[in-house]
Amino acid sequence: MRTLIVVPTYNEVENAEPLALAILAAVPTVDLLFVDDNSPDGTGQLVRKLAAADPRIHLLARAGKLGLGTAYLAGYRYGLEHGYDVVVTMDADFSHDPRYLPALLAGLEARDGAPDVMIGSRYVPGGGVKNWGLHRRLLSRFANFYARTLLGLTARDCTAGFRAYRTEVLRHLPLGEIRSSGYSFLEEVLYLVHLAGFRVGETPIVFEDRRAGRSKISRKEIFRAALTVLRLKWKRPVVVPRAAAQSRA
Ligand SMILES: Nc1nc2c(ncn2[C@@H]2O[C@H](COP(=O)(O)OP(=O)(O)OP(=O)(O)O)[C@@H](O)[C@H]2O)c(=O)[nH]1
Ligand SMILES: [Mg+2]
Repeated sequence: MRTLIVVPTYNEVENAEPLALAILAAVPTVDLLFVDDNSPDGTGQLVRKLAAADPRIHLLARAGKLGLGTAYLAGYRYGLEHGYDVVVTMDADFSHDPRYLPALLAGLEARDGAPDVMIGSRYVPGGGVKNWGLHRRLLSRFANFYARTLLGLTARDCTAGFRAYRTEVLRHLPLGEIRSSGYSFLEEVLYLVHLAGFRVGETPIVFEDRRAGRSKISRKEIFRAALTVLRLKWKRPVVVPRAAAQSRA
């Protein structure tokens, strides 16, 4: 399976190179795309140098901070346009440890009834979080409970950004309809996956708090994410079921 790993970056100059090395050591056959929003700390320039030295590394340089959601969308689009079979998304700050990549990808390759989307999950047996205070733990637990209850999602970790998608899923979903631009983007995508009837699998990960650089999550983002779930509940997106799409093809 031709696999593209998409890493959105905003001010990750300390993480980009060690992360690229760790990813390519864990799964040497993948390609790597950094989606950088003109980070003031020079992450983009650094990645440009890495890309010049290794043909597996690519940079999508955007003009300014356009948000995590649209960075993911740009990464999906790149994966679709360049003929990849699988697109993985992960954070740049080592919270999503590259050592889990083989298990995440293997999940998509299982013979019978293999999932279409795999999640690196904190909330299945064997998974967890490290170095998080009580506040952050409760917030994450609540966000998951809230999204699962209101939207009927079955995954245990609905807010995780560590995911592998078959590109046929991304091609099928009405990604242009997504209105979230921030953190709730992930819940919105998972809801579309769920409504289309794609299969979702989870593999445990231990999520570690960022080693370097500053956190970017804000109260405003949290509030907006909560409202997004209500909006999705209120006005359910129209999604063609995957079975219908297959029989039409
Ligand atoms: N391209 C792009 N990347 C972003 C943007 N916001 C965040 N990111 C990246 O998205 C990933 C997740 O962001 P984080 O700041 O680590 O979010 P978090 O894990 O919820 O919070 P902390 O780790 O506590 O900061 C990281 O790789 C960031 O560099 C953005 O606006 N544009
Ligand atoms: Mg982080």
